[in-house]
Amino acid sequence: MSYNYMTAEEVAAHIKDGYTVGLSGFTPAGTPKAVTLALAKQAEEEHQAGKPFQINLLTGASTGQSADGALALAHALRFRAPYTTNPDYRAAVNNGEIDYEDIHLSEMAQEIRYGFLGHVNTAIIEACDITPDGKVFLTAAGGIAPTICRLADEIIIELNAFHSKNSIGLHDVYEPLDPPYRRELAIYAPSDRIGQTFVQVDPKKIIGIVETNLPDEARAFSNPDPVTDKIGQNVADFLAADMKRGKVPSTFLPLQSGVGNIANAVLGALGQNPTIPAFSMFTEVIQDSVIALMREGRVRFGSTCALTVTNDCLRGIYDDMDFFRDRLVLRPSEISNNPELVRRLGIISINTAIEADLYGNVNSTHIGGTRMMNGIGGSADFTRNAYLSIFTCPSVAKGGKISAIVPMVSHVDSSEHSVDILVTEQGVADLRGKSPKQRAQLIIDNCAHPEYRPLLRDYLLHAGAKRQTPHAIGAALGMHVTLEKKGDMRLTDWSEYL
Ligand code: 0RQ
Repeated sequence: MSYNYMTAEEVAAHIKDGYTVGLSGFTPAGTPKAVTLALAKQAEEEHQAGKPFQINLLTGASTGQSADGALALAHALRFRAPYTTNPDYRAAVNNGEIDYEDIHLSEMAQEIRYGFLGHVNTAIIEACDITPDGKVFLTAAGGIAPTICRLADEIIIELNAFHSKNSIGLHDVYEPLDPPYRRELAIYAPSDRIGQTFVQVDPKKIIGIVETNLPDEARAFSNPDPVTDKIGQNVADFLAADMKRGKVPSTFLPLQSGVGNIANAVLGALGQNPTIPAFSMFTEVIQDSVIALMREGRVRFGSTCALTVTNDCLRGIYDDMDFFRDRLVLRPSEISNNPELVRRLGIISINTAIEADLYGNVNSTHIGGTRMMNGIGGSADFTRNAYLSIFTCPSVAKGGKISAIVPMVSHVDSSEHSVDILVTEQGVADLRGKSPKQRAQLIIDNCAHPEYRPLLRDYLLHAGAKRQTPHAIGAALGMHVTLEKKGDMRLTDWSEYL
């Protein structure tokens, strides 16, 4: 079949007010860029003409400025799910403009299939190649592309020459059946493959192909600092010691690691630790640090949903596919983050918290309990099912005015039942086999910043030591209230809340 080659504007005009649109990509590798920008422009023009124009947007995870950013600025989003990191989108969510459902990334594709998110009108998919019989070769991420391609009425392809056709073969595309017909996922090691290297679509559904040559929009990370370095070192030392204690097998276990500076520092420290053997990743995002460790032979294999790497790093991978072809696999998010696989493979998960409480409950998403930061992403897909679940964060934020260790978190994403280990630059709290009261002592002694330890110990004195989970309920959010009123948690006076 021959396809219609169109401009981004021409094809975007097919998308109407009220449509539900699904995008390829993940954090923000492999997301469309040209058609979404044209769509934002179209929305602005419609609004100027006094007409409504808003869509519902479904993605694999975060997209870049050309999608979430431009669409949010154009007031073109009514509803969106799941995770994103875009500041313009975040502002529009936190001023109440956009309805945002923060769904676990492993569940996104199946929730669309189950019909929980409505009918998908249009899928916009970034590809590096397409065949006349509808074989679509994705770019740097799996995301929810197979599902939205199958369910959407119409498909738009952004054929992006920036992504080399050398990368063909990296993907392992597999879409599970829905209950009651679902079968086990036959992946027993991170390198196992169960699917195809392309997404098969019905070519008749492709309404247009837009040719582009646009780089990916991954965020640059700041340089490591003493705090992130110390957190990385603490994680690596702890894991090496746990291996020596025989709690982690001497062959080591596959790692999942989140995205950001702390994740980079943790991986760097793990790579340098002589006790830890070369290991595999079973994760949702692979950053530059992992690619460097692969080249050094410290990471043997990487199973991921996305290559969330800088464009230079991506070029390096594409230019060196003889090396990477057998060391990388890209999967759809419902496979890369699948709870069945995380449990079976015995993943060590490492994610970042905004704050954690004295009992190990973790808030990864909300500032002050109400303002959305990014979203839960895949952190809980891994944490809940991991062999060993680790959360890291600096012990304080905003120059010490905020303690990351608080009596009660202002929002819960991963609960005390799922969190094994808490790590700050101060040290490590190993929460395994500990009651809530034991956890509280450990977290204060090992993870809280020294400036906040007396305040947290005082809280415990007021909290009623006989209870299973001690709390002075009226004071439990007192540090947060003090921050709101006085701008500094250190000014907390418990007597005001008791
Ligand atoms: O604010 O930028 O204004 O200075 O929060 O904090 O320390 O830069 O941390 O960029 O690593 O993000 C949890 C948000 C951490 C991220 C989170 C302020 C702080 C700063 C950001 P400024 P940092 P990071 C894999 C797994 C959920 C999803 C996930 C995340 C800003 O890791 O989104 O894990 N995780 N996915 O100053 C108020 C506190 C604060 C605070 C920090 N207690 N109160 N503000 N800040 N602590 C990826 C995927 O799922 C795809």
